[in-house]
Amino acid sequence: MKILLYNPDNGVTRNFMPHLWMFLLQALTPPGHEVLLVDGNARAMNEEELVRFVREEGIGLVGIGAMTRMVAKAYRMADAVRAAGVPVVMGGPHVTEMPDEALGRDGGTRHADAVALGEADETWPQIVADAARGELKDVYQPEVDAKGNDRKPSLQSYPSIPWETLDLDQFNLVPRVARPLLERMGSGWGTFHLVPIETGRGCPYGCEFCTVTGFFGDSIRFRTNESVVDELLRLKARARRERGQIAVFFIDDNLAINIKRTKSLLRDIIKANAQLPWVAQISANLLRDEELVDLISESGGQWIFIGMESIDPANMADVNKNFSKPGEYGAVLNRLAQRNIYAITSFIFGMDNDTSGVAERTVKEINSWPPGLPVFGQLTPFPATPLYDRLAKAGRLARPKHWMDFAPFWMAHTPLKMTIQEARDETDSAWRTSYSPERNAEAIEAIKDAPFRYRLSHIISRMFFRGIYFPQMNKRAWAKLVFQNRKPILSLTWEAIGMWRSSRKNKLEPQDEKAAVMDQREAA
Ligand code: B12
Ligand code: SF4
Repeated sequence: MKILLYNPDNGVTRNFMPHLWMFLLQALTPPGHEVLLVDGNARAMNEEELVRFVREEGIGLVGIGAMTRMVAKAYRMADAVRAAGVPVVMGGPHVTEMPDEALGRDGGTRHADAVALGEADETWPQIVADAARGELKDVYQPEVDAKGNDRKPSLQSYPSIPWETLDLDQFNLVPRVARPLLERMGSGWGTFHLVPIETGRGCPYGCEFCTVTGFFGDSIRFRTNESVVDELLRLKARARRERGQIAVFFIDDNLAINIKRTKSLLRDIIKANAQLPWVAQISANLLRDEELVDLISESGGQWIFIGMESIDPANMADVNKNFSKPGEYGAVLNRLAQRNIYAITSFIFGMDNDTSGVAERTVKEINSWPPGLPVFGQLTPFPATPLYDRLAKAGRLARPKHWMDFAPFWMAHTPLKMTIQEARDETDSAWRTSYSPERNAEAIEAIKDAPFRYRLSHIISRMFFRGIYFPQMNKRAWAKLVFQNRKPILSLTWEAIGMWRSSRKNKLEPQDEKAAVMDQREAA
């Protein structure tokens, strides 16, 4: 049977990074089946195009995964595929939390023939076998333990995702126009892929707004160091072979949740010379450890994503995230910056203690820290989270099924001390000021003593991160952006040209010397 795994586009950004679930399920598919992957973020398709693709390829089963914010689109695509007579199985966090919605058991339209609840590593082979026999069940659920909880797959025997041979062309982040030139220059930048790797699953912290503790559980499971190192080595070999760049996103919710194990993993990466530039999520409280930060630096860590959420401790207490202390954020970021590691700092507006002016206060504080990449979202009640239940009980949900009419940056409940419109304005102001051309130039100036590649990575990342909020999906938007930020871009370009010239000169010098010796000999 031919299977298509499809992830709908998020409607905001393009092919930032492939979704791991697709590659993982592809690797877990029993032999005898062919699995094709389409990520709508990299290869946009509407309903008709997807159905045409399914027909032309002779697909017998379509698997669709989606986060809550993409689920309405996922349902539309699923409806079109089912109407064409091809069965659809859906999985991922949203349908796990709302299986009745996907199956039409809540009185609405049925969107999926089957849903896979929770982690599907062990149920996927069964789903494929049942689909091949035309006997899909409605619900696939992992085995449960004595307490009735899902038995979580151990990650000790983790499948080997064949990154070294997979066709990753749809995820190449180097703009198509620049590829031929960069390849000709032999710059090693003909391709650039950001590849997701998980080293563990689960988080015990239970922040009120987060689905992770409910979905993956509070006990943490890890892959072996060997299997992670092996995956990195294979990726590194691929980057060398195709003369491109590969960076890794360790998608664990908190890479350092068990500091002892993290240190041992990072030491093994260093020992095996398996370093690739990497990004990971680590909470601020765990970055107090100097030795850990040294190991992060030595093992290739470049950017750390920190869920800072708010600079107001009262807000942190409200969402059960007291373990993260706003008072120490500055020190943590300085500790990282001393090693040329910078942070993606994530903030949430519209918390219950937020008032008008929260953006200005937050941005002022951020600007007192080493420059990073701040991102601003709004408190969102995802289904099956303690936050959702609390707001529902208090009758505060303005749009209880907000995912069915998804509206980016428009809250689904009213915060206590501001209106939904005010929360929107605060979010807008935070993005605008944090990514203005002036702020971008200041940020690069603030790290003027850092080596060139860090400053280059910083300005490029700033351009892309701005796109999380401001639509910049076409060439015109990009040209305008580059023009507005021409000051730091031009200065870095001149510096790069200078470096390229002197490296050429250095390469030429030995030959020049040889030529001079020949000349002298001839003259003699
Ligand atoms: C990496 C990641 C991202 C990446 C993007 C995704 C990518 N390209 O990988 C980035 C950093 C961009 C991101 C952004 C956001 N993310 Co995010 N992200 C994650 C993270 C940390 C890892 C995802 C992952 O790969 N997990 C590992 C894989 C193996 O697990 P999985 O995807 O759940 O898949 C398993 C099962 O669900 C199932 N499955 C999944 N799909 C399917 C499909 C089928 C057919 C089947 C059978 C099974 C199946 O099988 C898999 C194996 O068991 C998760 C948290 C987590 N630990 O999962 C949050 C998470 C998915 N993100 C979340 C959120 C909220 C966001 C944001 C909205 C945050 C924000 N406010 O901006 C944005 C939205 C981005 C956008 N514009 O689309 C929530 C989603 C909650 C929900 N109910 O939707 C999560 C769960 C985290 C949380 N705090 O609750 N995210
Ligand atoms: S927000 Fe992060 S730390 Fe909190 S429960 Fe979710 S994954 Fe864990």
